[in-house]
Amino acid sequence: MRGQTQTASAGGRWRGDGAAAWCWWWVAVVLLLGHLPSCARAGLLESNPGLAYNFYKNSCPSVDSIVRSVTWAQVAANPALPARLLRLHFHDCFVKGCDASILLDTAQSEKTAAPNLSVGGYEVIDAIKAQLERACPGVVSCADIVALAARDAVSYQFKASLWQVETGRRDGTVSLASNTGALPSPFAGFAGLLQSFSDRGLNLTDLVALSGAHTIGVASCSSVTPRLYQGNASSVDPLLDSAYARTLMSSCPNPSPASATVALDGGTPFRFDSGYYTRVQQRQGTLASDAALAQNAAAAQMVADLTNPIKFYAAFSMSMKKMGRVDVLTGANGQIRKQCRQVNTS
Ligand code: HEM
Ligand SMILES: *[C@@H]1O[C@H](CO)[C@@H](O)[C@H](O)[C@H]1NC(C)=O
Ligand SMILES: *[C@@H]1O[C@H](CO)[C@@H](O)[C@H](O)[C@H]1NC(C)=O
Ligand SMILES: CC(=O)N[C@H]1CO[C@H](CO)[C@@H](O)[C@@H]1O
Repeated sequence: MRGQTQTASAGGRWRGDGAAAWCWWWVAVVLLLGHLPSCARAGLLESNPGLAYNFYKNSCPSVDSIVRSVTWAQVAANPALPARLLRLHFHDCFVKGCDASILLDTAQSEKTAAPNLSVGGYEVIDAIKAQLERACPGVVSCADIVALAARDAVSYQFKASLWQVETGRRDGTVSLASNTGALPSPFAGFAGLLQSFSDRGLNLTDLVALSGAHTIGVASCSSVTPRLYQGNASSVDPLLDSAYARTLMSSCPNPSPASATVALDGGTPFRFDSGYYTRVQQRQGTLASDAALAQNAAAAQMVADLTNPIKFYAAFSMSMKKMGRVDVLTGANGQIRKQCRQVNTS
């Protein structure tokens, strides 16, 4: 945006006659050349909000290998991490855009808000940032690290990236716990989920494809028990397969310990596969929001399509790219944090 205004005003100076015109012409050329890099940074040479593949090609060529090696080493030691890091990226993007505000350690930051209580992976981001600051100080944003680490955490299973990540995001300077109210609720119905996605420029295709992230990871029992023990009659959510409900009840008794969790994809909880969609079809989606995808005809058709792993990976890849663009800060906006947990003081 900023680059666009400057280019337009430089264009205004080209009008004139004779020697004065020549002079202004050169001024314009010099101005334009001077601003080309910032135009590129602001994404004016591409039809996106200012991101690019290989944004750090010249400024930090080792970014990909550093992020991947740190992430893979940590995932090798902790198989729960891919889910954590993927969810971290989702929460970051859904609250005030993908600007790493979720990482800020301020008293009232997003981290302390209820929906984020079980978000994790911050230590991995810190470890990556520390190495990147050694290799290319002050260059790579925390928001980009979050996006890249999510990709590489999942790629560990395949030893190849399932989706490509655009970079060039800059870090935000504000984090407020109240913002996390904007996250979709696991108890939301189909309309509420779709609204939450469309508020961010994402559509039905994205909702169904990105929900496939629930092919890995866990939920706290508190995100599930309201489906299992409804009201005083202890009745079970009618959208839940009764045998699967009994499995969930054995992991999540009433009441459940605060630390108790249950797999989101009860079939293959550590494999990033399309099994999630098959389970949604079989009424074995763990969250009410998973079950909701079978309650709308168009969504249910997409669920059926995405049981095909090739289609799932392609759709997930496309929608992750869109999610990674939500309200990003680029160009001269925001900052490149020196430490991901705090904004730069100077
Ligand atoms: C469609 C709306 C969504 C809702 C309502 C939702 C809700 C939730 C809830 C309640 C949990 C369990 C948290 C807990 O109780 O501990 C969870 C876990 C998770 N979510 Fe979602 N989510 C949604 C979409 C997404 C998207 C778009 C992604 C990523 C692209 C994602 C990735 C994950 C992952 C990987 C986990 C497991 C985290 C772990 O094991 O540490 N979710 N989600
Ligand atoms: C959602 O948007 C994508 C492009 O970003 C498009 O290909 C897809 O058809 C859209 N889905 C719906 C249901 O409109
Ligand atoms: C549940 O509680 C309500 C009052 O809160 C009562 O009218 C109803 O009969 C109860 N149902 C069962 C199945 O106990
Ligand atoms: C307030 C609170 O419990 N916040 C938690 C959010 O998630 C991180 C990472 O798992 C925890 O360390 C925090 O304690």
